[in-house]
Amino acid sequence: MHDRMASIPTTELSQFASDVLTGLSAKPKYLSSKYFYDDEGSRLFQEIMKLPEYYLTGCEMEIFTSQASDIHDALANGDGRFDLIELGAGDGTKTAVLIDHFLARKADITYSPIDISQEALDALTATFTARFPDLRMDARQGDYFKILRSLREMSSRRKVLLFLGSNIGNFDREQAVSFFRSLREAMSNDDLLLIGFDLQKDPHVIAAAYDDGEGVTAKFNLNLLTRINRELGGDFDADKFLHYANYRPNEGSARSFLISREDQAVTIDAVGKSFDFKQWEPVFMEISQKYSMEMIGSLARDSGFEIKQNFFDSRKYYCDSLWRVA
Ligand code: AVJ
Repeated sequence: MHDRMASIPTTELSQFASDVLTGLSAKPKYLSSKYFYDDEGSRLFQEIMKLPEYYLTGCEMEIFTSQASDIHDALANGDGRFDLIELGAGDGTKTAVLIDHFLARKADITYSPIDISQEALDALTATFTARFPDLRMDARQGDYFKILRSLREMSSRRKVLLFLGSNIGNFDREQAVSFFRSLREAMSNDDLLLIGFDLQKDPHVIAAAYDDGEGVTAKFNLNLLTRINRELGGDFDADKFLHYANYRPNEGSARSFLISREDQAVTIDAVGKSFDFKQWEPVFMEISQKYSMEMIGSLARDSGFEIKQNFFDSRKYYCDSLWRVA
């Protein structure tokens, strides 16, 4: 007859299963942080944003609250008509500050939040329709680039893309440049791109942001193991892993790992394999890059953009950088 392995041909592995197989077969092992954001992961990230150690959200909030009017003028390009498209919108709390101000200035805007989590989008839509009954909204669940192309076909209005919250920090330089280049290709000449960059600063401040006292960041990382169990039929015991984060000041990058507390084997049905973990063996989970202004300038140049204007918080912890097509 046939055994269980044979009934799961590798050619039919989902992208998730195949990425998990690649990552856990690699030396050293890794998993991709892009899979953190199932509904539970999105909820945990919203908890992270409320932590005292996680300064990033507060910084971007300060920029939007204190400079909404300058940001409006930089985005409005004279006529105040544009489509705001937010990539990875999450709960949209920060964007609400801008939209509130834009509507008060009678800007003629449409807001399209895009996110992988349908639950997060539903919550955002409920909040925004209650708070801004007159705002035209078009929420989209799914892949950024497919959706960008479809938005372009829908309207010829000027687009302002938002990529906030230092989400770009999860990419290494090469991935960041190829991501920005793809956005560049989907953009018209007078479209704009507003990106949130977390800046290099006291390493203690950065390290604490990725290793909070309550252990929410640890839960956030461990949730990916639970997701693998649920969606791919894994048998991870999350208690047998610990969360470890560090910051490398010479590269400006924070990294997080899950470390196996003991020798163990984990089976994942959907990939038809079992993986051995040695005691104290790390699984690399996430990079959170911190930037210098030189790095931001060179990223813009190398991806076909130029910086139109930079917005900083009062401590210069964070920069929202507004780019135009070069
Ligand atoms: C959502 C990618 C900006 O890297 O700071 C928070 C995710 N990871 N705590 C970040 C995260 C651990 C976050 N980004």
